[in-house]
Amino acid sequence: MKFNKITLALAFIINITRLVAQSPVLTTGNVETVTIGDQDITFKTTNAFGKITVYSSSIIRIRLDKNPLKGDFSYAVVGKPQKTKTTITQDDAEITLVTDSIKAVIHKQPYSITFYTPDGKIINEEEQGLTTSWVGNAVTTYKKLQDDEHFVGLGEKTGNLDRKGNGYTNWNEDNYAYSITQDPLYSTIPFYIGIHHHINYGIFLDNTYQSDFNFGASNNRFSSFGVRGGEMNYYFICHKRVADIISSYTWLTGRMPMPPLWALGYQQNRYTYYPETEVLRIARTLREKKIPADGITLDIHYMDRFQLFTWNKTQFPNPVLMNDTLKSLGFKTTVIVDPGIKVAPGAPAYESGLKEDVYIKYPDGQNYTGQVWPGWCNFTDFTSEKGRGWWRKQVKFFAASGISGIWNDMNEISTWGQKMPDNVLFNYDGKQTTHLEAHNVYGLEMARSSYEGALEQFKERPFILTRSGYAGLQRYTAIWTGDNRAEEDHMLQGVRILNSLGLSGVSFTGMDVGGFSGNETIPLYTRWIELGAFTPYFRNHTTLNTKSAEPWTFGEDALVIARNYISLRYRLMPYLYSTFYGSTQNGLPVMRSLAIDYTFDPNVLSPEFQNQYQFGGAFMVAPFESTREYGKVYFPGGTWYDLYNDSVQEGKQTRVVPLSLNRLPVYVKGGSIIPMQSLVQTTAVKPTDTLSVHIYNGAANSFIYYEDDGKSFAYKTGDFYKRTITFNPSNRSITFSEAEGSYPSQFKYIKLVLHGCGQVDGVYTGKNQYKLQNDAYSFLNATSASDPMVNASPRETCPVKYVVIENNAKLIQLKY
Ligand code: NBV
Repeated sequence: MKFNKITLALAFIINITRLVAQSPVLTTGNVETVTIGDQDITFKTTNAFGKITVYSSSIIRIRLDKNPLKGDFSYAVVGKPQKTKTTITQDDAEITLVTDSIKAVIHKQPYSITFYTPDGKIINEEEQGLTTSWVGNAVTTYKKLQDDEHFVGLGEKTGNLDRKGNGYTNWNEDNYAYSITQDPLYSTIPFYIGIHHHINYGIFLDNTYQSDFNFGASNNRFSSFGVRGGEMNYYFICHKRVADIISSYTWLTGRMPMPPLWALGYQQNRYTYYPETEVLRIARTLREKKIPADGITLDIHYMDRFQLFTWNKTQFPNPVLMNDTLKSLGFKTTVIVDPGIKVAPGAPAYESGLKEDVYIKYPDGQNYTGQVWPGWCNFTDFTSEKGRGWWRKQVKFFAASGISGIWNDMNEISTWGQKMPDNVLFNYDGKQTTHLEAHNVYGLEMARSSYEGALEQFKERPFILTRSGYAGLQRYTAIWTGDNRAEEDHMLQGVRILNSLGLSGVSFTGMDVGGFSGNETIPLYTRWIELGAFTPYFRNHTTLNTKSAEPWTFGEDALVIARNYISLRYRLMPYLYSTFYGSTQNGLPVMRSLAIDYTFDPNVLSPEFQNQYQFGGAFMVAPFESTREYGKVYFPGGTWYDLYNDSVQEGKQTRVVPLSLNRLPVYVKGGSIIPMQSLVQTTAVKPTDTLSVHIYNGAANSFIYYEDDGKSFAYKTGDFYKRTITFNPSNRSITFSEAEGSYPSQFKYIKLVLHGCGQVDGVYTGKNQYKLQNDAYSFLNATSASDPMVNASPRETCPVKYVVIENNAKLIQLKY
């Protein structure tokens, strides 16, 4: 009997062990061996190999694989581990790693990791029962869902600002006229920020295989991230402020270089302007109608039967002359490029690519052929230095034609049917791999090749735009959100996507203003143009066979409004250029979700207010559908001025505001410093010699003002002009720091424009004393007398005080 019981128990244990052994889910298991370095830990668990490395006191990298870890390689990461004060200790149960900002505890039985703040609060922990596991080659890490945890970021994703309750996939995909819930879209940025209990952290999963994220979608137990192949490789980032998390993330994956100034101007687009007389007509009409603009973009019809590196000589008989004429009108030309090279024996580009053997291949050595615009195409392997080098040389074709910008389209890779076989091989910089691993990084490497080619071939700073990309794309290129629709909810969805990209390290972003597919209503167009003026890359675009969408095609009212807002953008150019400069230094986006500065204010994440954003540090924009007559705006902590009339609203309150089409709700934060210039029709023309510096009474604040020539690389060797402007209400002062750099400012005078400073009647600078003048200042330039919509409300102005002083003052003392 006894014997039987033992036999049964043994049989039971054996069966359970078998079951576990046969489980289709492979868990990490227990930590078995550990090697501790100065700031890293290498270990082996029952089923995996791992390494934890400190990159800085706020960044810790975790690697896990069921195979021994391979050499280190990343298309995204450029930051290297910094020497960091780290203490690592262990006992039988756990390993503890401590930096100045994070304490990580690695539990040994079974493996799991918990991150704490220095004072012992949990930042993030693995779900103890699930930790990290494999199903086939797919590996997933499960994190315990903290109470009231929220998530933002993940790059180009549709949906709410708060990603809680949803799941997402990263597999770059061409999506014509995508829906507002479509997933995935064109780009992969596997970086998100988690928020709970006044704590926030970032996680960047660096793996280019298809990745999947779950933020408590259909489960209340975990958030998770996983990949279909390769190793679990993620960076954990923790700071007190979201802004610093973004800075650390962009330290890791790189920041945008200084863009050419013209790329910040308005860009006119359509699919497609041709022949060249039409391109010139558009440019001249913009000038005639006094719509400031800097860019014209040529879509696929500039090519000869869509073959790359050719001109359609019938439509564009003299591209050099056309581009020269455009330049003389103050326009730069951007051309579209697709990755597919038409299989056309005898065609120079095709033949040279063949000769230099740059195309991606099937395993049997035959070039992969897929169908796109030109017909059957081969595709450059941008994951090989040979392929990138070949492409860089081809960019000479554009330099020779007087092109200034390269717009990379269809680089997901998109082919008809979108079913590139898994077995197509890519060089992956010497670590040959399949389509499965290379897919998500192809667009990034194409944009990189265009950028590097333009650096070699163009004489000035290039502008690069891409549709597809991967984390780190900000180092080479701006991105736009692809084929949206001319619909109200697309406009608002577009705002959220741009904000999400900003949270994910990408500053230079834009959407097709007016909508790509379909025909917009006049109000929608009007509202979208107003919003576009407050986005980093401002381009109007529409597809084939839609109504024209240039600002003059929607009637006089829409024209006046478009002109007003585009003009405002040009007057804001010093503010905008300085804000872009700031982004090159700290990675903070130009277009900022309120989740960056007001992370723990629950209103900010709520669907009701999720579209509101800051444009630089000063402006808060509240986007609403053009069909609405009233909108509810949330004012976060601080004092807010209505941009158009300076009426003041104290923060932490909501207000219902009337909406009208000639007036985008924009507010200025108390304490803001906003440098502005006179109106120009193109950035190719210098403004007058007076820089207006608007100061809004409120909290103490400072602004880094930046100037350079806007086009060359001389700024890299010190040819810039930089001053910090500080407003300090407690001692009633405005200070301009000593100018740094060798570039002489283009402004001789500074016009100080004071908002909300009723009691101030004069200023001192050194021995000089100035009396202030009163003015009624208008941010919107022109109204048209014949125009009922524009004049529906009386023209609004701000009661300001101003004084003009020389641009060498250091300390300005307000007198009251
Ligand atoms: O090149 C044509 C279009 C372009 O205008 C658009 O912006 C891209 O997103 N392109 C896609 C190709 C296919 C459009 C249906």
